[in-house]
Amino acid sequence: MSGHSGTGGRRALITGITSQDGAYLAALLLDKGYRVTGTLRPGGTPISAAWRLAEMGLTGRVTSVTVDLTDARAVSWLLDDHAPDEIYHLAAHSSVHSSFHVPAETFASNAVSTTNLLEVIRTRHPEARFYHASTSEMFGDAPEVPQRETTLFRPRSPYAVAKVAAHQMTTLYRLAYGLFCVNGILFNHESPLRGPEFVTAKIVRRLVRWQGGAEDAPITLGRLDARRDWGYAGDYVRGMWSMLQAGAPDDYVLASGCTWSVRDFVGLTAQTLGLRLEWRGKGTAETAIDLDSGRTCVTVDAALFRPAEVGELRGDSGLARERLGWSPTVDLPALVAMMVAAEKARQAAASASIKG
Ligand code: NDP
Ligand code: GDR
Repeated sequence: MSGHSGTGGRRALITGITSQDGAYLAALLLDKGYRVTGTLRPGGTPISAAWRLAEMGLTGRVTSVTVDLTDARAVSWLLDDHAPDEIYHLAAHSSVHSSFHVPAETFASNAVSTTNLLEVIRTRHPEARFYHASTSEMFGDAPEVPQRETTLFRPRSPYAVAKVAAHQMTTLYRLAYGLFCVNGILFNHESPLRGPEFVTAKIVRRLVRWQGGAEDAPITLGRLDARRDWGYAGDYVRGMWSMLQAGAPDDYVLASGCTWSVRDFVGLTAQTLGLRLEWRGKGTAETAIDLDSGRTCVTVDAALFRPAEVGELRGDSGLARERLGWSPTVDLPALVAMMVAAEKARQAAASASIKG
């Protein structure tokens, strides 16, 4: 790896510092000696409520600034004020499911904001290196499995369409203006800091509560056959950083290379908790029964199905492995164990504080 050398005192800007990835990335960059500034969005999570930064002990160690990234002038002031060496653009409407309900807002948040950042870099800060958070969702129902950097995009949600636009704008600014702009095409990555609106955190949180008796109702899920390539966020932010240290800018897939269904994820979580589940029925009538109590633990609700679903997502991260020396260190069973342990600790702390 060449390019930048010696990171001490360098300035990094992370848009969407309150995100899962923002917290892991801030920790990594602070460890490397960067000065880190993060953006918040107007009306979004204030720094005082940024629970991920708080859980990682980072709240007072980053500077935060509230800015509307869809406002080109505000973006210009932001970069003039902070003059970052590296920009990690993570802020986005990140829920695929809810993007179907707010397509225009999703497009503005994900595509227009990226264009504003690129344009200010081109006109005022051409030395800054720029990372855009692209996604495996752009592949949609691509027939090619595994998917790699050259796989054609067939987006199947407003979220993915907006990310394709942002991705291609990032590539365009690299090709047209010679700027150091890269897309990290990241497959799903999870952690104890994953938002509860995503399926892995939902399953872990609800199954831990269900086992502990804090919740009686079965967990309601959407498509159990949906397949994803799940990795660990801590590994993936390392890859983001490596992309900006490379000798030349390029786009990279980061993925585990393994694919699992949502049903598999439920099974792994149950196994980690020592629950014995049996699947019965088919389609929307499918349920998981807890064999020890005889109670229904999981049901399916078609209301959680999406208007369009993606195909089998499995990534080939060969290029990142070869050129960046990147590889994941945590497989899915280990990731589930990590998420379950953190959720148990959280729930134990919450019930201790209620009793205390
Ligand atoms: P999170 O869902 O944890 O956080 C999203 C971040 O974006 C938060 O800081 C949130 O702020 C901010 N945000 C939410 N809505 C908007 C909006 N409309 N306009 C501007 N900012 C908004 O994100 P992740 O850490 O999971 O992902 C980080 C980035 O990487 C995102 O761009 C995501 O699309 C992308 N990505 C994520 C993958 C994953 O598996 N995690 C895989 C591939 C790409 P607030 O706290 O105020 O809501
Ligand atoms: P995804 O993640 O859409 O891949 O986007 P999510 O966890 O929301 O869905 C994964 C799959 O699980 C199925 N599913 C459910 N999903 C949710 N959220 N809730 C449910 O109850 C449920 N039941 C089944 C979904 O249909 C889907 O197939 C995430 C986000 O982090 C994006 O920002 C990122 O770009 C992609 O990962 C890669």
